Amino acid sequence: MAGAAVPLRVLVDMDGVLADFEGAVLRRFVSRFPGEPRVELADRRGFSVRDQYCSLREDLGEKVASIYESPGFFLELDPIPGALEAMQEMIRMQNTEVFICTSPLRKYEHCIVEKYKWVEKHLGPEFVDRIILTRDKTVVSADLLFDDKDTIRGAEQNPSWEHILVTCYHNSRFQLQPPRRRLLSWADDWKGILESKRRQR
Ligand code: T3P
Ligand code: MG
Repeated sequence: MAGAAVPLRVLVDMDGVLADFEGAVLRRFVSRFPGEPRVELADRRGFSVRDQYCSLREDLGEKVASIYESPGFFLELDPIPGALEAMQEMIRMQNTEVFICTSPLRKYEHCIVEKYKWVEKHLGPEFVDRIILTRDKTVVSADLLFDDKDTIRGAEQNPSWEHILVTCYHNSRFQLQPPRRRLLSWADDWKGILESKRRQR
């Protein structure tokens, strides 16, 4: 079959999927603003940390943004459990192309270079060559996108990929409409998702 040789192309998001953005935001917020109200991880709702802190008290939005805009923030993120092992396994899979597809902050000064350094440090140079940095993931073509953002919009109304929602604190209560699928963690059956996608093509 001619189609069998076409590799499955998989995009994997970075923050919330490979790197623990949410945990670091809370830890650093508490240490920098110890007396201020905060949002516990179990109470996070909605993708934007800033919006939720703003709704707690307006000036807290700026304060929490100053945490993730600080130098060193992105570089020092902890890997999400199982993520590095899964990526190393995925990149060695037959007939599979893996890319890291990540968006920079609008205030990109530290974020961009630190994302590259994080990938080099935790995953190695072969993954640095596989970074796709874009504010619009809908225009990137692939079979699958593993991403923690509940709703991904952009210029392309019908992206080529199927978005697999990776469970994270902020999206744990998000109601997925069928046939949308979740990956609960890297201990969940990500290989089964790849295989089912291969069969669907
Ligand atoms: P990624 O595309 O790797 O998930 O917006 C820039 C990056 O920071 C993007 O990375 C998402 C992440 N991010 C959050 O996860 N929550 C937020 O509230 C903000 C501002 C950014
Ligand atoms: Mg993300």
